[in-house]
Amino acid sequence: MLRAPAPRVTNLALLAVLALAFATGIGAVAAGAPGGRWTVLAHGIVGMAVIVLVPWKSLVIRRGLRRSRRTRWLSLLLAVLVVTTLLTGIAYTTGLVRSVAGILVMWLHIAGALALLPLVVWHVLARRVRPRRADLSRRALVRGGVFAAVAAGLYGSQAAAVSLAGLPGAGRRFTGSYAAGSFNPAAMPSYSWLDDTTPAIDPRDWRLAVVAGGTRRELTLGDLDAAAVRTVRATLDCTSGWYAEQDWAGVPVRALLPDPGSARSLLVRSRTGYWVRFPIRDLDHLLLATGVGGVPLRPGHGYPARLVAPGRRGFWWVKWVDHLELTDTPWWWQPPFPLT
Ligand SMILES: Nc1nc2c(c(=O)[nH]1)N[C@H]1C(S)=C(S)[C@@H](COP(=O)(O)O)O[C@H]1N2
Ligand SMILES: [Mo]
Repeated sequence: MLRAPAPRVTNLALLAVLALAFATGIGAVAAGAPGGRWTVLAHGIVGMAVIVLVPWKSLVIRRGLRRSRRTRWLSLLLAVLVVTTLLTGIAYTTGLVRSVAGILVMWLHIAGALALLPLVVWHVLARRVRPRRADLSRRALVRGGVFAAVAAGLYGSQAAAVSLAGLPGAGRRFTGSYAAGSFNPAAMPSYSWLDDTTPAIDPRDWRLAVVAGGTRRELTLGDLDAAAVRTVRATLDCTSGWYAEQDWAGVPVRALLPDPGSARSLLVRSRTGYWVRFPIRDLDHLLLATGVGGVPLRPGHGYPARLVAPGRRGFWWVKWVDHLELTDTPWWWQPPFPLT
């Protein structure tokens, strides 16, 4: 094992590594196209870096506890959350445990990370460590490099061990997700981003509003079925850690909005109020699906119409779509993730 660094170095390193863990974790949740694989890989390596720091940080914690501060329990709660987040991360990547008490470990991993965020901020402010110029010396950078290499090596060994042992974690997609119900829509899970529930939709009074250039059209389900239907093979990949590849049938969004003019984004809204905004360059890749695997969508999967957004993560695949609108608003003018 490497020699234990000075406590302030351990603390600063841990802070830097936790900040990287958050950044790469958010990137991993957003990743939908193969280019995102590097973020997911980096997140795994950063997780290993946290583990490397655990023994050294334990020494620092043991010293700190002797001081019996009143806020001690908050610090301990933070430590417990970090360990929980690490353990759920390991459970997920190995596939040894996929859920606890019916809750997917990926949710627990994300919940742990979100819960520890305010505690980290408090801890940094309450136990301030002042960085020094020497922290960026050549020697410090070399040590940092060795440390990063050790973390990367551990990550590689871990991945090799998972694959040699034939653990379920070996067969995951580049996003880290597990296969679930590919080409078998009936076996595909159904999920909401946060709290949406399946609305009761009567196909006879369902209408799709298509708004562009100051005009608004309303299409019925019959209109959609009468349009030129196309089939697109695409993978739905949910942030909670599963994916399914399916043949989706529906109308290309471009066929509904042939002339985007100078519009900058496409707003896609669900009957439930859930919405996302796409860059206009996505227009040619989006499908408004009414069927999957040769059958109509099930209510839980977005009946009567849901968006298929190849190369984007599941939360972009709006279900129960009833509104498409071209707007002049830039696509990035929205929360980074849906709020409902
Ligand atoms: N209206 C609406 N659409 C939604 C969501 C939602 O909560 N509300 N969740 C998204 C998320 S996070 C995923 S992974 C997929 C899940 O689709 P499925 O239920 O068909 O598997 O739907 C997406 N579309
Ligand atoms: Mo999702």
